[in-house]
Amino acid sequence: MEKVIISAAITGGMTVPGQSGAIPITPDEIVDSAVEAHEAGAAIVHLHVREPASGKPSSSLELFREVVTGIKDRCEVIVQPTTGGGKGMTLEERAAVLPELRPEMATFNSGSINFGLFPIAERGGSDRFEEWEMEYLEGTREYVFRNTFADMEKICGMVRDSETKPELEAYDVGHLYNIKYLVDKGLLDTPVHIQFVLGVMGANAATIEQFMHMRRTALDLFGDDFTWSAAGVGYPAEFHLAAMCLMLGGHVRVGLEDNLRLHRRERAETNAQLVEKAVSLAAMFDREPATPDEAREAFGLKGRAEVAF
Ligand code: KMH
Ligand code: ZN
Repeated sequence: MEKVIISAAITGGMTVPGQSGAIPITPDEIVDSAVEAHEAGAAIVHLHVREPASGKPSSSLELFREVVTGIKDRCEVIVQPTTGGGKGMTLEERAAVLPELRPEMATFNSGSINFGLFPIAERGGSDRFEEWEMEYLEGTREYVFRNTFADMEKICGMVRDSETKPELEAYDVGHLYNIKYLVDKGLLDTPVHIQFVLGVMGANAATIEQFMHMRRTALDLFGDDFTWSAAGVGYPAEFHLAAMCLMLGGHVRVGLEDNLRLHRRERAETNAQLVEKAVSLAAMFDREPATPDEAREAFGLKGRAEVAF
């Protein structure tokens, strides 16, 4: 069976440091975690950045440049910055990584959703979180992660201009029809790469049934003219969806951005641990991790020499 392309989502832009001491914050921590995740088997590292002092999600291009350059200097992994950013960031702030860094890949969010993290604050209590973190989490009660058709059309133009392959994040089945619209309008190049992101409160649930429904819908809409991956948010969702992808020929995303647990009663200490678990799961289904260059070949990427960092 074809090799599995493993992505590691290193730090995220919607979680707060108080949720886990393992979440990388400073540029050096993010770079080290990304290189170790690659060494554990990840072909792609998905990146956000954070204010070094507070850990608050940031859209700083200086921080992004420091991180992507640090990674590129140390290994051949595919560097995939977010255009999703974090709560409160404008589309311009989120998408600025595209013209600035001209990455090989970047995420592309295929529709708007509510993005409810406030239950974390309800569970955690102020003893775990700084004041800004409680406000950030509680503020998601009013938060819409906005990706209108106008927003998406703008990003379509920007990924084309920067020759970046978009990873199309689909949080719910309706997002697949958004992608179909953009493909039919000629705004997205095929074959598209779709990532089913399940388990966000405000979007579709990370159940096997919903995963199968979304995959079935994608097959109906795109035939074999797409590649696909899944990111399960939370535990055990991250590894339940990984197992489904491994069985069905898809690719896999793991990482502290989406899930903080290695086992039911054991928190992950590093992204590399989560990648190692995905690699061992892959072996049970006779699938080997793809190298970055094999992933470049599979996704038709422009190559690391063509980026602007
Ligand atoms: N945080 C994930 C649930 C992005 O960064 O553009 C979604 C994500 C999207 O990673
Ligand atoms: Zn992300």
